Amino acid sequence: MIQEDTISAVITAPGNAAVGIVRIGGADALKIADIMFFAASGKKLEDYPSHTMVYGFVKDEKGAAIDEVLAVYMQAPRSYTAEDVVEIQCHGGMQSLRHILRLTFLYGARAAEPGEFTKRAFLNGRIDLVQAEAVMDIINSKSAAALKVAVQQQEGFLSGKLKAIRKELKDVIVHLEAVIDYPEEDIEDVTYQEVTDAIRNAKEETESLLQGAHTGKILKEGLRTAIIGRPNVGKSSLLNTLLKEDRALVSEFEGTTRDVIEEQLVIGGVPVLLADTAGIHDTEDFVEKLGVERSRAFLDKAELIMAVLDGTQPLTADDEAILTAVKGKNTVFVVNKTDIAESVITEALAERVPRKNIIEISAKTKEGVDLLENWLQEYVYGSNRQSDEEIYIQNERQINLLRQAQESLTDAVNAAEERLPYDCLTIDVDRALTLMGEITGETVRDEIINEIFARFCVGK
Ligand SMILES: Nc1nc2c(ncn2[C@@H]2O[C@H](COP(=O)(O)OP(=O)(O)OP(=O)(O)O)[C@@H](O)[C@H]2O)c(=O)[nH]1
Ligand SMILES: [Mg+2]
Repeated sequence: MIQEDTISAVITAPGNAAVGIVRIGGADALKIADIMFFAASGKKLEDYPSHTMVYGFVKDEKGAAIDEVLAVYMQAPRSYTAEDVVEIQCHGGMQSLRHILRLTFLYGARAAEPGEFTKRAFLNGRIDLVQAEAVMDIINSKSAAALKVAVQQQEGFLSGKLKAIRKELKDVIVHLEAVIDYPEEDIEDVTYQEVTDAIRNAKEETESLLQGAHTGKILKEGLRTAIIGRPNVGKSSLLNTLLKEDRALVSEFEGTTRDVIEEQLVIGGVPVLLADTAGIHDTEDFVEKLGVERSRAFLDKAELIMAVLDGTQPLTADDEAILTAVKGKNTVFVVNKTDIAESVITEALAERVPRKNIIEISAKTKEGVDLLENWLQEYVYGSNRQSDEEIYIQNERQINLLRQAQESLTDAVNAAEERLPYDCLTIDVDRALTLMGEITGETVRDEIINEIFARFCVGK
C-alpha cells in the first residue's frame, strides 16, 4: 500500500545541536535527494548500495553549498516507513535544516504531517497500532521502567499475545458457525464444552493482561501520591529525604508548610508525583485554613496516601481524624522519628490497619526509607515484581478496548453456561474479536487511526 506523495520533515529536535536530520520518504525520495546532494566521490546516491552512509554536500538551486552532510538511502521495504527513505544528516543549526527542507519541497516533496512517517509504517504493514503507539510512549517515557515497557510493546510482546487470543476466538467462531450451518445433535455436548473452555480461557488471558494495566499506567504517568498528616510530624522532612534535596522548608513550628509542594521523582524505580501538604488540624489562622483545605483536596485525588505519624507521641485527635479520612484509600502509614525513640504507636496502629502497611522510619537519619521503597515496589508490581515476561499495558485507549472485550467474553461465558443458542455466543465472541482487533489496528476505523497519529510530533 505505497503512498503516492513523497513527504519530508526535520526529524530531530529544534535548537542548536551537533547534528540535525531531514528525512524524505516516498517513491521520489531518492530522485529528490539526488538533485540536491553531491557526493564528494562525484557519484550519485543511487549508485551506492542501499543503507550506505555517503559523505558530501547539499547545494541549493544556484549551486551554492548549504552544508556538509552525510546522506543515506534506505530502499523499500527496509526503512522506517517501509517505503523508499533518504535521510540527510547536516549540522544541527536551524538555518541549515531549514534550507535543506526547503529544497526537498522545491523538488517535489510535501511537508509531513505529525506522525505521518509512523502512520505510513502502520499502513504499509510494517508495524501494528500497538507498536506505533509504543513509538510515542518510548519518546515520552518518564522512567527507565516505563521505557522498558514501551520498548517491549514496540517489539511486539502485546501484539503477539493479542494475536494468540484472537486466533483462539476465531477458531471458536469457525467451530460455532459450522455447527449452526450443519446441526448434528449428537455433537452438541462436546461442542458446548470445548467452546465454553476456549472462551473462558480467552477471558482469563484478557483479565491477566488487564491486571498489568494498573502497573503500566503508573509506570507511564507516575503514581499520584500525597503526604498527609497533622502538623510537625515530618511530612516535609520525608519529601526532602525521598527527593535527596532540601526542597521544602522544615521547622520545629507547626504549620510550616502552607501550600502544596509537588515534585516528580523516581522511588525504587517507580515514577511518583509526590505532593507534600500542609498539616491537617483545626486552626483559626485564615491562610493555614486554606492550606488545610488544599491538603484535603489532594487527599481526595491522590491514588496513594503516605499518612505520616510521629512515633514518639501517642495518637492525637488530629491523628484520629486523619485515620478516618484515609479509610478506603490506598494508604501506607509512615511512623516517623524512630531515631529519637522506639515507636509508641505502632502496636495500637496495627490493631486498626494491616501491619504490612505500617513502615517505621526516620526522615532524619533515612533509616527505614528502603522499607518504604520496597513497599512501593510491591504496591506497583504486586507479587510478579519486574518479571521480564509480564506485559504492562500503559495506553489508555488499549486498556479501554481490552476492558470492553473482557466484558463481551464474560457475557459469552455466561451465555455458554446457560446453554443459550449458538448465535448468541457468536455475537459476543465476535464483538470481543473486533474490539481486540481495534487495539492492534486490524479492525479499526480510519478516523480513529487519524486521531491517534495526529497526537504524534512532526517528524515522527
Ligand atoms: N529527630 C527527628 N526529627 C524530625 C524527623 N522528621 C522531622 N523532624 C523534625 O520535626 C520538625 C517538623 O518537621 P517538618 O518536616 O517541618 O514537619 P511537617 O509535617 O512538614 O510540618 P508542617 O509543615 O508544619 O505540617 C522539624 O523540627 C524536623 O527537624 C525525624 O525523623 N527525626
Ligand atoms: Mg511541612
